[in-house]
Amino acid sequence: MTSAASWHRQHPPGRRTNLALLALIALAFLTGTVSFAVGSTPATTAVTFVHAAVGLALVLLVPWKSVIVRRGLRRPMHAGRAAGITLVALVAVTVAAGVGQAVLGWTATAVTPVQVHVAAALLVVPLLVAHMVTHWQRPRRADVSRRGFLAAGLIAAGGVASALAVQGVTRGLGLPAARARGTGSTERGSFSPELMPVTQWFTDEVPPLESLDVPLRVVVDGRAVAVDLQRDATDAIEALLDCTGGWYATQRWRGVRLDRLLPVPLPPAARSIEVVSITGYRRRFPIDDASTLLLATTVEGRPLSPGHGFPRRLVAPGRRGFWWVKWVVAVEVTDRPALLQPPFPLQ
Ligand code: HEM
Ligand code: HEM
Ligand SMILES: Nc1nc2c(c(=O)[nH]1)N[C@H]1C(S)=C(S)[C@@H](COP(=O)(O)O)O[C@H]1N2
Ligand SMILES: [Mo]
Repeated sequence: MTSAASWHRQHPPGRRTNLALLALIALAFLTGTVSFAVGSTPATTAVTFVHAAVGLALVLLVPWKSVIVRRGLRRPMHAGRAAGITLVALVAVTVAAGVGQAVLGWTATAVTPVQVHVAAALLVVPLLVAHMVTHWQRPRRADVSRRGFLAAGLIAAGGVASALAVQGVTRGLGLPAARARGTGSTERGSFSPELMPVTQWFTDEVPPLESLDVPLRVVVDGRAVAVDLQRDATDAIEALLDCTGGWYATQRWRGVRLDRLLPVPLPPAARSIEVVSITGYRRRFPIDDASTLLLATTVEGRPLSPGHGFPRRLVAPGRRGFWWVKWVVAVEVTDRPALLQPPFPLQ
């Protein structure tokens, strides 16, 4: 005979809520990362919208999780509790800063909402792991049921409705992010490069001006190739830079397209082009992208400023800002695949 008490021991209320939280956080992390990695709209717009829906669905589960938390806190003190409490704070900051980006866009503050958002989200990961080590919940076959799907559908619908509501309020009230791109970035300094933020990836900084005037090295298969950038810098394009820090700007750039800079024909084994900064920062591109990439020496008719990449920087239309390598000193063609690099810069 199974008593109500033993049934409850086997099916502690809240297990499904906890598993739903786990699924939503994992999805939020995945979609957030993909939205940074995928450069071009509309793909990134779609992913970012799904991300918003998933992140906000998390909030809808607060009433259910509150019951679990209150029950947990009534139990005797245990080692994992600090992690759980810190997790509450970190998830709250993550969600608040995400919504902050969605309603405010880029702010002229030392750190922008989306930077706080991503930093907090990165900290969520180890704490969630710690929380789950001390509070493991086993998924059950019965979770894949009609009731389970119904619950998942309701959560998804609630998330989408919440994301649309945040968008609607932002637009309706004309909040600063009302005209954000689908990536969540707001416009800053288009056609006025002096008003465009100078932004480094978290790993890098602007080098001293006197160190910058270094000639360009073009290397194919380990051998240096002579180039005359001054003479060849006649390609002009208008391109939009969308920084993952939450702003974007369109400028008219002039320089030389990489397919014109590099010798023809390239070695048949050539697979990627690595663009290297004087700071050591670097990104590698598929060889077929050469005709879309511009090594720029001027913007809006003027030489680049030191902050924006003097004497030359890469312009990578359709890719997020972190691909637009500044202070370029070397362009190297190799037979290594472009995919053989971390998805985000680590240097
Ligand atoms: C948004 C993410 C989450 C937050 C902020 C959070 C926070 C908390 C807090 C503060 C407690 C009460 C203190 C404690 O017992 O340590 C708790 C309890 C608990 N959590 Fe979480 N948690 C989250 C996600 C999860 C996940 C993903 C799981 C497992 C898959 C989980 C499983 C549990 C369990 C089993 C309890 C204990 C309930 C009891 O003792 O009756 N939690 N959580
Ligand atoms: C724990 C993981 C995460 C959660 C719970 C989460 C949650 C959220 C929420 C609730 C929003 C606001 C949505 C809106 O109201 O429109 C948001 C926005 C955003 N998140 Fe996340 N997020 C997480 C991780 C990440 C990561 C890892 C990235 C990027 C690498 C990221 C990038 C963004 C961006 C760019 C926005 C702004 C979108 C917009 O303005 O429409 N998120 N996130
Ligand atoms: N060498 C180098 N290039 C870099 C970066 C960097 O940190 N180091 N940051 C990238 C990022 S994240 C962005 S958004 C753009 C910003 O360009 P801007 O400072 O000219 O606005 O430069 C990219 N190029
Ligand atoms: Mo950026």
